[in-house]
Amino acid sequence: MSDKTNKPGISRRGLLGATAGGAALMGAGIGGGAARLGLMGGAAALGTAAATSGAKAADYHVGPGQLDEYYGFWSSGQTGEMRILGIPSMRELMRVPVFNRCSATGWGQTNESIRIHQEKMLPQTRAFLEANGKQIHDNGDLHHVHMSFTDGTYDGRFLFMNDKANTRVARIRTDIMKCDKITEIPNAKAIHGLRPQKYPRTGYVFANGEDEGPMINDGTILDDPSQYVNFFTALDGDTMEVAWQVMVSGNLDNTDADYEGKWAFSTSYNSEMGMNLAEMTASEMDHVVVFNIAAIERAIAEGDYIELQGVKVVDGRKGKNKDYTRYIPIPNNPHGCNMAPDRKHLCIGGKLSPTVSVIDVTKLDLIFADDSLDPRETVLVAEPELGLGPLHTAFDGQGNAFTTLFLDSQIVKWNIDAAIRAYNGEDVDPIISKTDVHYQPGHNSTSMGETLEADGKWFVSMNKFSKDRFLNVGPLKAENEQLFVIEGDNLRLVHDGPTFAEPHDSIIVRSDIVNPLHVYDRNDPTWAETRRIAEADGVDIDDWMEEVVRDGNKVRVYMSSMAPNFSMESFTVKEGDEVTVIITNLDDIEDLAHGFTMGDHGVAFELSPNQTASATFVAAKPGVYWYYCQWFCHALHMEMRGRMFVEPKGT
Ligand code: CUK
Ligand code: CUA
Ligand code: CA
Repeated sequence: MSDKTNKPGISRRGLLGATAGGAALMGAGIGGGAARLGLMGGAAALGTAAATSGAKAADYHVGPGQLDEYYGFWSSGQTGEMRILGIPSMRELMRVPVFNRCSATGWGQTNESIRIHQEKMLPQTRAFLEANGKQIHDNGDLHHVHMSFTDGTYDGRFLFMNDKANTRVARIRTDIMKCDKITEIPNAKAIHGLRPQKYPRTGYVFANGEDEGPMINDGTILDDPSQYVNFFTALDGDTMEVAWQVMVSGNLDNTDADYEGKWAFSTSYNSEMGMNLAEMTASEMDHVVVFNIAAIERAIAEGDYIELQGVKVVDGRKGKNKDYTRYIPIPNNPHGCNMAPDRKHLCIGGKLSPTVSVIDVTKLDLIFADDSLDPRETVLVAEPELGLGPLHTAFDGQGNAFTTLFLDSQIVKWNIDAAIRAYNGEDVDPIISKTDVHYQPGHNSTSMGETLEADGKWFVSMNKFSKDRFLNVGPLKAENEQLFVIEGDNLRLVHDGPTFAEPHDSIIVRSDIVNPLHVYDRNDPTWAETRRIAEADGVDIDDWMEEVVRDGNKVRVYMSSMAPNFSMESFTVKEGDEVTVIITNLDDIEDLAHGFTMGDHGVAFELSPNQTASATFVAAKPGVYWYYCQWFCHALHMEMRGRMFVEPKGT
């Protein structure tokens, strides 16, 4: 399963040919012309070597009643939720809706979740949604989940994540494993790369705008890319307010931060500011942008910014001769951006270039101090040629790196120090091993690998194609995620698992760092506003409730749940009333969740132990409607139901 025979002895130039060929190469890997390069067919044929090495997989079996050693926090791409897995079992433990609408929990429908969606929504978005008959965006494209840091390692407080589809950043509170903030980012378009500040703490959450557009996007400027810009955003991880933005040249793809709190970095595949594939792949070199955090903070303090939509924006575009940013040329449409836990080396995946560019971040001060220095020559310390389509890099904490090779369908393990020595002319091969994966890997992650506590135990390859690995389920196939145990130079496959569209990134966090509650605290801020409304109605939501409060055509129905009963067997409203049902689950026993579903009204939500939740709907159809508990809670769960009577108008 591990060999060096596939090490590409081919030059980048030879592989890619003309620049347009670069784009064709990626296309080839994805489908059509694969045969030309013998890539996908080759991977499929080679694939079984790693798969059959699972003989000792039982060593790592997490048996019945045993708990995993690590939490895995998974993005879900276009599904819009965050997923929690156990590692090494790879069992999916929970789905946490964030940008998506969830039928089970009522996320995106309960008043509590709609408030979270709307709190930091831009006014023009609210108006836009209203024009479309909606209160919130209920889709998202969640690529990157990362935990808050203190002193270079996970601190267990929060998880942060991006929405590329609707330009947002969300936060999950790990004590309840629910989203508590969603911030729409002004000015930027399509938040893609996201990473928290690692040191001294989070602190900032850095978020890349991927798509370019006019500085003021009000329709005045349309098809004039010469006037397009892009924005790098720093949020305050504690308040989830936008702290500042930097206007940049080129677009922004992935991002990471250093271990000293000095820099943030973003890759750009479109330094060309191209608007189509040919233009975006025209140059041999794109770049990584380095953001000088102290200099940007100084600019904000000293007033060197413009204000756009209430955000202080520093101009970090190329050629401005300011010390806010530097642009380091990197080949070729680079993608992944990963800071090694050696505190020193930043690894940039070359994508169309078979190389990973290694930047020594301790040398960055030099190029900020002296503009005449060639940035690439000054800070680049290695550029090993690793294979075709290098995307993302993970680390073992022992000086080694693992890079996904999208086109080769392989993971290459390589040594950073050896790569530096080779770059300096020594005759050493930085490549330690190559392992086939199935197929076309995007992100990868190692246990604790993006922290100073990287432990080099587990490795996950997140593969974009599963093809023949699972029973055919129709034209849309699952993705495939493979778990490997890191054994010396090699990776040994212990698990293949299908996954629904489409996790991009994941983190693997030691279980002692994460300590969620078993039942809600009654004073949880999630329903603070609901509590305020109830108090105004003279209702105590911590107590048994059986109240119907009428306020014009608005009716608020207060009830409690306690297995196997709702406190109200029935309530009556009038046709056309706007009804809000507010429920507290007074069961405070671990795992005793109820739910509330109003039949034929599209209303359903979760009621975990000690939780209060509410939803609002219009009772537009006269008649008898049953509501019921949809979480199996008791031997008499089926009987946990009641009726809503909707009286016809004028009765
Ligand atoms: S990106 Cu998807 S594989 Cu959005 Cu981190 Cu590279
Ligand atoms: Cu309560 Cu089912
Ligand atoms: Ca490019």
